[in-house]
Amino acid sequence: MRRLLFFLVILTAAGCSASDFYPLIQNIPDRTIISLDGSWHFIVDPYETGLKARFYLNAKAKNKQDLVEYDFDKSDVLNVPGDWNSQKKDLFFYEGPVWYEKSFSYRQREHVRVFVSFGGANYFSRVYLNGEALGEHEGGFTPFSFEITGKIHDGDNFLVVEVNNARRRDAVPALNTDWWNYGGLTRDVVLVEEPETYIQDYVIQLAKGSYEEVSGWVQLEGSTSAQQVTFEIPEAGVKKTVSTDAAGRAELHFPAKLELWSPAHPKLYKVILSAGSDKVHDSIGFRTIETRGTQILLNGKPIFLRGISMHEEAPVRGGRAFTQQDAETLLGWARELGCNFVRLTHYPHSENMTRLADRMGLLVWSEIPVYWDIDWENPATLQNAKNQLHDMIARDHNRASVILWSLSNETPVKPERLTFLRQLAEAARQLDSTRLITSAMNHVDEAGPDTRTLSDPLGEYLDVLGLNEYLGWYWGRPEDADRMQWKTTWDKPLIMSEFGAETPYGRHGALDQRWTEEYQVNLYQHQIAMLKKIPSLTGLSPWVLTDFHSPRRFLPGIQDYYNRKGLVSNLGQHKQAFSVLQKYYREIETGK
Ligand code: GCB
Repeated sequence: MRRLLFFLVILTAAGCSASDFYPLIQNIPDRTIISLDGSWHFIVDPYETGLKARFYLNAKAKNKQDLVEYDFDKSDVLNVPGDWNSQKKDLFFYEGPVWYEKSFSYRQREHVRVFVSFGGANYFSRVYLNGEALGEHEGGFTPFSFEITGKIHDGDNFLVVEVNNARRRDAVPALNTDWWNYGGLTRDVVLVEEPETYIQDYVIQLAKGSYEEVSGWVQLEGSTSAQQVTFEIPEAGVKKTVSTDAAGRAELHFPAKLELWSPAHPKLYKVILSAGSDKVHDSIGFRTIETRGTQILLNGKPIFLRGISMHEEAPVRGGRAFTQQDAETLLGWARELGCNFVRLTHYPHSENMTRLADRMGLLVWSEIPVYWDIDWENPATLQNAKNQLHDMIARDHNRASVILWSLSNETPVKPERLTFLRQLAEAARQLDSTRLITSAMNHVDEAGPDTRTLSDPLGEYLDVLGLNEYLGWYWGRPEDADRMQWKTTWDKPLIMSEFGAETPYGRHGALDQRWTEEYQVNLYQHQIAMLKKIPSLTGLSPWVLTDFHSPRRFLPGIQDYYNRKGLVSNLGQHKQAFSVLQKYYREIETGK
């Protein structure tokens, strides 16, 4: 069962004062949810007049003289969840504020705390209930919530949310991305009810370095005195009761004999936590992940990551993906390709993805959108990136599938960027000491005509090195791969996190003709031959599973605002290179 969890975060980067705390939602309990998904009225506000005109009051003209220059009830509707760009043709390129409004009724109950929760809204949101400001949130891909106990009315209510996807130099990401800036309430919106004291967060996993001990912690919110928390894994015969301290926290540590989670055996155990009248059900896998020299060890054994990179773009329908079915289609294609690993780029994907990856046995690289060049010297930008890192980790820290937290993608080598990313690496380790830290880098030294060395100083702070190399597309020819040697300064595992070539599905030509399936096939074949010769290579995630919308891809008749490096087209057609990679993965898996 899915479950609600809260934790506190300081949102300084969102423009709130440092003393403002917001609870965030992680998972959602079936029993206490009231969905606010569906139709929301909206007003497009390109000149940013809504705040001054107080759209959040959802006002109506009181008489024939009254001047009110907006009316949500008579305005068009958008579906939530969903981005506005793919729902309304005129909004395809729109970047700026859109005001959403939803009226709903609510039946108040005694001793219940109520929260409004957003799975994700791109990019900056201001939220109002019944005309009153609840708060703001910055970051397009992480969940957030506000407590509305005492603010929600018995009977009629309305929520107004201003969502603004305008790009900013100081934001994360900043001004430039090679993906569509889909704006809006892109994930579920729900009301959640909780008892007065509730289980706010927990971590449950194998104790570091052990296969027979489970450790973790539980955090209660709302209690002022010590409380009993009971923890159960019924299938393993585990039932333990612990007491919380004055801060509502209890540590867990006990022996348990558990089958280990792995891609070949994605075993999940039902885990139950109870405290007072609150109860949490989760499904958790138990595994270890570590590195030894250039190897990644899963449950103590070396594993090679047969991966693919992917965007969260809805197959066939287009726009931002958000449904369970979207996740099943995307991860289903990864599975068909023979993957045991997916790189979810370039931002945290929806929780559907990581939960499904847990069930399917796909290992996950999860990333925050610190992408290309950002405002490295701006403390608010750093705080914003830290918040997004925190929220990504907090949402998924019980997912066995997630083994890698990625801090960044293709950032320029310069001192201020190193200082920034070093601090993110430290923050990630503090938040989660059990998973591996990585980044996708792209700066290499030319150590000779046919030798490239990854010596980016960021490597020092990572557990696993990611390299986006693009030999044969952005530089050199596909055949140059035959002679190319790759070295790294650091004795650490290396993942070739991107390479690829662009072609529309069904466009054919000679092997050396760009924008053809043949070119893409040829490039994959030479890449694979090259990759087999890299001793420290511990995995790959070529670019990319499916074609995706991009504002930087203009070529008429070929790109038409799509990045076409997908192995699968935006309509779900498999290009020929899909089978080339599939064959390689089959060889690795079967050893033949
Ligand atoms: C990259 C980026 C990715 C782009 C890709 C491309 O290196 O990491 O976001 O979409 O190259 O196709 O150029």
